Amino acid sequence: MSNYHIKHLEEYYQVYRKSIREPENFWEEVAEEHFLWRKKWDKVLDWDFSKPEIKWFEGAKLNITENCIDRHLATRGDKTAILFEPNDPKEPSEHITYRQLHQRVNQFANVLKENGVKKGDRVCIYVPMIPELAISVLACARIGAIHSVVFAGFSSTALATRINDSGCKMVITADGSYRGKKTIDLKGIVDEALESCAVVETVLVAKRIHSEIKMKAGRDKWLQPLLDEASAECKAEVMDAEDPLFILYTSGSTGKPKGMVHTTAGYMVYTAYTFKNAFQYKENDVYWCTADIGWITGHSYIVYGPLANGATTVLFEGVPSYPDFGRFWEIVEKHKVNQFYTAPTAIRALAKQGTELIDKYDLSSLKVLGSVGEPINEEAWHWYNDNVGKKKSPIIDTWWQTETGGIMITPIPYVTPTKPTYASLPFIGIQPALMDENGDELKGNQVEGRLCIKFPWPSIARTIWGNHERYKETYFSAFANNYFTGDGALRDEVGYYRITGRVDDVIIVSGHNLGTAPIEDAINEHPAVAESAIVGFPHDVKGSALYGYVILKDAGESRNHDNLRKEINQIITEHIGPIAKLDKIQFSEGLPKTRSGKIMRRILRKIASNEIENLGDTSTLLNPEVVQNIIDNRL
Ligand code: 6R9
Repeated sequence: MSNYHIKHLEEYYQVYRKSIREPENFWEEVAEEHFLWRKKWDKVLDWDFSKPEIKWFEGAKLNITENCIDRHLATRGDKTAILFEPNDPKEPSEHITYRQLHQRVNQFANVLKENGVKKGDRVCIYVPMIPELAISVLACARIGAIHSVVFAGFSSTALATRINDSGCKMVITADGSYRGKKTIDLKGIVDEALESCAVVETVLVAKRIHSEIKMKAGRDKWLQPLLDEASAECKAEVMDAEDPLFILYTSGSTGKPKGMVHTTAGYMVYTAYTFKNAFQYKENDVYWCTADIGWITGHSYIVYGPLANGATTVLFEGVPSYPDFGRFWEIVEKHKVNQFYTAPTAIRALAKQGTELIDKYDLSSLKVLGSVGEPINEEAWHWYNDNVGKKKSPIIDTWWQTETGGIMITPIPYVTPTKPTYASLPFIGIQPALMDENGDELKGNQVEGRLCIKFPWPSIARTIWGNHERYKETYFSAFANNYFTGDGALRDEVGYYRITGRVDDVIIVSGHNLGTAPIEDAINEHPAVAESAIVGFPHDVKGSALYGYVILKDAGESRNHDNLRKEINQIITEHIGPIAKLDKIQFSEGLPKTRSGKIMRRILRKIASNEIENLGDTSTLLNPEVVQNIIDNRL
C-alpha cells in the first residue's frame, strides 16, 4: 500500500515532493496498485495547456463500476455500500450491500439498454436523493452512457436548458420528492421542461411519493416494473481511459451554464485517492457527505470516491431542519458516522440554533469533519470544531471545484495541523501558483494573488460539452500555461493557503484590493450577527465603496440599528483596518443563495448599485422571495 495512505506530516511532504518531481511515476504507481484495469495504459500523461488537451492513462481500458462494485464482491459482498436515510425519520433506513448494489445497477443498466441507450448517449438524471439516483448514475457508467445529473431542485427552464445543451435522449426522474414537510412535483417539472426538448425519447419514472401524475403514452414508463423484469447480470462496457464519464453543469458568472466533461480513468484514480486520504477512511468506517448528488461534491464524494474504496456511504434524502434542527446529529448517532462532510452555509444555519439539539445526541463516533463549497468563516469554524467535533475531530476545509473533479487543497486529518479559515496545503500532486495582475507568478510566502494550477492532475475536466473554445477562454487564457481557478488566495508565512473568494468578488476601494471573505468574517464575529455578505458599489471618491447585507441572529433584535452599524464597523476596523469599513449596512431577512448554498453576489451587487431593473435570472435561486424584500429595504 505504498503511498496510498498517508499517516504523518513528514510522509506527506515526502510523498508530495515525489508527486511533483515525478508525477507520472507517482500516479502510475497509484493506478497500478489499487484499481482493476482491463488493459493498462500506454502512456501515463500527455498534456498541453495551450490547446488545451489533457490525457491521462491513454490506451488503458476499464469500467469504473467494476472498480466501484464488482471488485469488492469477493471480500465485501455483504458490507453496506449505500446506507439510505429517508426524509422521514420514522421510515426505516435501508442498507444496500455491495452484492445488492451489483444486482440493482445491473438491472438498471439492462433497462437502459432495452430502452435504446447506447455507449456515448447522454442521459439526464433528475432524481431526488433516493437510492435510484446513485444507482442510475452507476447504471449509465456500466454501459458507457454519459450521465448528466441535474439537481432535482432546479426549475423546468434550467432543466430544459441542460437537456438540450447535451442532447439527452432519456430522462430519469421520480413522481415527486420529499423535502422536509413539503413534497415537490418533480414529474410535473419534467413535463414542463420537455415541452421544449424534442430530443428526449423516453422518460423513466421512479415511484417515491405515490402522487397522481400524468404519464405520456409512448414516452413515459414506470421504472419498477421494468427493473423487476430485467436480468441482474449486465456485462460492463469496456471503456477507454479518456471516454467521457459524465457531464455536470456549473453556472458561469455570465452566459449559459457550462457542461463540464469528466473522463473515466483519471477521475476514478483521483477521486478514490483523495477520498482515502482526505477523510482518512478506514475499513468499517461510516462516511457521510450531506451534499446532493446533483453537485460535484456528491458525484465525487458520495458515489465514486467512497465506492471505489469499498466504503459505506450515507445517502440522506432530507434537510437539516426536519423534523427539527437536530436531524443531522440524530443521524450521526444512529449510524455512528465517522466522517462528516458538509458546507459552511449548513454549519451557520445550525449554529444559529445553539447547542441544545447537539447535546441531546452522542457524537463520539466522529473522527473527521469536512467543509466545502465556500470559505468557512472563523466563527463557524470554531462552532463546528467546539460543538460538533468537541475539539477532537480535525476540520478539513477542502477547496476544489466542479472543474477540478476532486479535492485540491486540504489538510489531511491527523497529519496537517489545521488553522481556522485556511484550506492549508495542496493535496498530493497539486501545484498551485499565485499570480499578480500582470500574470507574473508571486514566489515565496506571504503573498496574495489569483489562484492557478501549473500542472495537470488526473481529474481535471477535459472540456466544456460542445464548446472547447469556451473551455480554453475561461480557464487557460488569463495566465499562459496555467489553469486559472477564478478564485483569489493568499499564502501565509508557512505556505498555507487561504481562499479569499472568487476573484470577481474582489472589491477595489481607494486602490486597495479587498477580498469579501475576510471582511465578512470580521462582521460575523459580532455576537448579534448570523451571516453577512458584502459587495462593492460605485463611489465618487473611492472608486468603489462597500455595501454590507447583514442577517441578525434574532430578527426581532431590539437594539438600535445605528449602534449595531457602529459596532460592526468597529470590529472591521479592528480586524482589517478602517479602509474596509462599510459605507452602508442593510439589515435583511436573508441572502439570495444558489441551491448549493453560495451567495449570489451578482444580485446583491446590482441592488447596491440601484440597478434593480435587470437582475438577471433568479429562477434557480434557493430563496427567490428574499430578493424583493432586499430591494424594498435597500439603502
Ligand atoms: C466543490 C465545489 C467551486 C467554488 C470555488 C470556490 C468555492 C469551494 C471552498 C471554496 C473557499 C473552500 N469553494 N470550496 N472557497 N474554501 N473550502 O464547491 O464546487 O460548486 O464548482 O464551486 O466554490 O470559490 O471556486 P463548485
